[in-house]
Amino acid sequence: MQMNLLPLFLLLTTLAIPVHSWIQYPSDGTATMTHYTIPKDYIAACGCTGASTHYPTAAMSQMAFGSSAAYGPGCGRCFKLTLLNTYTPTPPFFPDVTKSVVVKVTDLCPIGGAGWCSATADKPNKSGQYINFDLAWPSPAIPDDFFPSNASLYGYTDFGVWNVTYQTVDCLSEWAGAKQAAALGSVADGSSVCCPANPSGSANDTCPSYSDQNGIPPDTTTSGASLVNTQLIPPLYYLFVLVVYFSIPELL
Ligand SMILES: *[C@@H]1O[C@H](CO)[C@@H](O)[C@H](O)[C@H]1NC(C)=O
Ligand SMILES: *[C@@H]1O[C@H](CO)[C@@H](O)[C@H](O)[C@H]1NC(C)=O
Ligand SMILES: *[C@@H]1O[C@H](CO)[C@@H](O)[C@H](O)[C@H]1NC(C)=O
Ligand SMILES: CC(=O)N[C@H]1CO[C@H](CO)[C@@H](O)[C@@H]1O
Repeated sequence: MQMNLLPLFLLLTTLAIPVHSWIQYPSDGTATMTHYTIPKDYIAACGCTGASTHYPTAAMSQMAFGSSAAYGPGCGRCFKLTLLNTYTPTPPFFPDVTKSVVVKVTDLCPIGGAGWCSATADKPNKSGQYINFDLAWPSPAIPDDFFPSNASLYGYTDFGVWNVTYQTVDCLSEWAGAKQAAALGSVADGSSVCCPANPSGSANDTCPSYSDQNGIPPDTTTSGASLVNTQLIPPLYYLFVLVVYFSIPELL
């Protein structure tokens, strides 16, 4: 019996292409928070102006940020983050004060590293969370004693990773940098790449998403740089599969 295996072959090879699905998150929830250092006046992945670093900012974990190559839909959004507890030490530390900070997302926290930013839509990070906010700290905008600690009990003060609650907030009324247009990113002189002042989620004021799967942005840093158009990858892939298929006589 001669069976045409082509449809099955195409189906199986399609399933082998890694599926990219961004994390859709509610406007309020729980997350983890880590911290990282970013030089003052540094321009991070969103291309927000250097002035943004004078106020509280954070990088957002890749699959929630919505882009793996540059700026994404997370850029410019403001969140109120409230510390809950830290559980890496034994016993877990529950502070007796409630500390919050309102951050603007200016950077991408890529998958990899210690794994806190590695959650995918089907797999949370080690703390069971789908979002990690990597707070720019120390920062001139956040007190050095922002993170509660108990040095006499633990012998150190920096726990590194916290469980937090997050709440989507209006940048214009809640973020400390809102009074400075340049920090918000709402400058029309081209010096902010994709840093909406107060993104609403509408395509008109939200940064596009970039990835190897749906295309990476033009490289604006080098003139005349030629980039592979990654949107051509799926069609080229099918062509490749067909060529392989028809060159294996046993399959026909
Ligand atoms: C905080 O982290 C611990 C340890 O992973 C987890 O069991 C707990 O549910 C988290 N708490 C919240 C409120 O997310
Ligand atoms: C530190 O932990 C010890 C032991 O649990 C407790 O007695 C003390 O009050 C704590 N200090 C602070 C500042 O939380
Ligand atoms: C986006 O902007 C265009 C042009 O101003 C407008 O026609 C469209 O309705 C806007 N879309 C949304 C979702 O606001
Ligand atoms: C620290 C840690 O274990 N992080 C994990 C978070 O979740 C991702 C995805 O499951 C893992 O790859 C990380 O190792």
